[in-house]
Amino acid sequence: MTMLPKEDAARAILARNDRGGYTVPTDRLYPFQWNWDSAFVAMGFAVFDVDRAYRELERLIEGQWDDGMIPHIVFHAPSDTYFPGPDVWGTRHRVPTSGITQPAVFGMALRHVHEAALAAGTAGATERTKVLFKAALRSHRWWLNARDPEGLGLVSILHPWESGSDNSPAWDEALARVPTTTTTAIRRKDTGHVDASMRPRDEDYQRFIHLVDTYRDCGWDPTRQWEAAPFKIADVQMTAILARATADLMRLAETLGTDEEKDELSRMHERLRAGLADRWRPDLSRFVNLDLISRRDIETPTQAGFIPLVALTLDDAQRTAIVAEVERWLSGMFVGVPSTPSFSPTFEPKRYWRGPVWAVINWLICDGLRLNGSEALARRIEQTVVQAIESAGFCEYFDPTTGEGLGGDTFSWTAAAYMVLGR
Ligand code: 9WN
Repeated sequence: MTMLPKEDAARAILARNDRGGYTVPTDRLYPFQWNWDSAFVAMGFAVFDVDRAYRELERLIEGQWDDGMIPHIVFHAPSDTYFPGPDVWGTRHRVPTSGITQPAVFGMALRHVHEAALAAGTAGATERTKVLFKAALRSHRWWLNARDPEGLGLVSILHPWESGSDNSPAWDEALARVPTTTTTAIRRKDTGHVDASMRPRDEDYQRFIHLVDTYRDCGWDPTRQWEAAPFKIADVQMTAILARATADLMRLAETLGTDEEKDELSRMHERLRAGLADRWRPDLSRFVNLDLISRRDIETPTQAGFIPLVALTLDDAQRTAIVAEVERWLSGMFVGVPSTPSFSPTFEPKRYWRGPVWAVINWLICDGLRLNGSEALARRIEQTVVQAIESAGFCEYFDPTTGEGLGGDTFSWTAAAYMVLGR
């Protein structure tokens, strides 16, 4: 296999962040197993170690709840370098976990790992995939039951942390309605590891923890949470990833699933694709979220507006419009598609999800562009991300205007993205 210039370093990061079959996003700043990080990391492992790729997914599933939800953090081993820890979540699950979820990249990763295993002729792969396929299907059922009770064909987040884009400007208006009062004492650890100016603000954390307090008081019951939620957004990024993961499970079901499972997955897929297609805004050349409290579209530009490309086949007019819009966002930028475009008044090139470039987000956008026929543009974007990683290191994210590496360093999903995008 051809090795990339920094491939040894990328593999060394995954080895260093290995805590026994699961990978922490980075040492100290994020000392547990995170849901969508691990799914991307599994795809990185699949490049050179399929057995370890399966282990990553299997260890994540140790945290799956009986109702099917795959939590956003699995606290396999104690650590005091992160807030909020298991005591704040109070979920009382047999393996301590948080009480919320994250984007369903799991199903995408499972297909990827399974196909890598078949290509490598790995023994026992089909049996391992089957177990994980059942777990993924249970989690997709949870998504549609718990997070689309109105049958919109769109799944909702009840906490910004669920989106994976914690302090995105997309949440500003909705989050402002959430009180800053908390019953939990807030003891942030993140700003002890990285510069506070690159992290969410204290007021964001107060609202984040208010939401955790609210849902803990609901006993983590999905129906009670849905009713009590002061923050409820039908999210196109989340829905697109779920729809794409559903398509990937459909592919696996062709050889591993029952007829009932195939039918069920097709119905889910149709429902999600129809909901998503409805979120296209021709006047903005992108897809938009729906705030289920105000019942208004969220027009703030963020990367989420492009993620539906991973799940939908656009018509020619949409394709032309979205490519022009992506080019507009790239204009004057040094690396990748930013999380917020520089022409937006909310743009802050160094503050977490308010401008910086994330390798895994660019991975999704490029995948979607490619599926919709824009191979050259996808390749161009990927190359800027790979070059930024090669010169700045495996950082958590990058300043789009300079390519400077920011946030935590030696980051697992950046290492995984490098190995996949660089090929
Ligand atoms: C909260 C681990 C996670 C990522 C998220 C990213 C950040 C956590 C935090 O780190 O979120 O889940 O404490 O900031 O926003 O996407 O999964 O890398």
